[in-house]
Amino acid sequence: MKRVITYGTFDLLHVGHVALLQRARALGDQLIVGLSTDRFNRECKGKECVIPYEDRRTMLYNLRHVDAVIPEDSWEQKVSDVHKYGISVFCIGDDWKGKFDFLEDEGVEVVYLPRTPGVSTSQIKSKLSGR
Ligand code: C2G
Repeated sequence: MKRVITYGTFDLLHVGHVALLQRARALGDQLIVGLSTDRFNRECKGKECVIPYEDRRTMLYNLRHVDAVIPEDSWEQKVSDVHKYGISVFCIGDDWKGKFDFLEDEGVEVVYLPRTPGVSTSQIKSKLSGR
């Protein structure tokens, strides 16, 4: 059983998020998503989510590509997570390229996937606010 993990906020779920999740799932047999909690977003990522954690979790969990969702509430939890969940592959969009290479020391393959151009949560927010 090859388990893959990725992390993110996934606010205002859009096709770029789904394309990432689909490609992440294709790297193994199961995909676990570490979903940033509202507090982690606010206090550590400087993001104010539109969609609360429970609703973001429900939407992710009901996607075909996602097998499990766990809370992400610290930057440091990745090292313990990969051991706790028996992770073979960590993947994330290439806007994070190089930031998580340290997970290779835990025996985990680290994959940075190209972001989907032309779509982002901040772009959606701008459209909605008429900016
Ligand atoms: N993403 C993408 N294409 C986009 C937008 C996002 O591939 N057009 C990817 C990001 O690279 C990330 C995932 O979708 O891998 C989730 O994006 P965010 O919700 O913005 O997550 P982020 O703030 O990058 O959080 O500890 C890691 C962080 O929690 C990652």
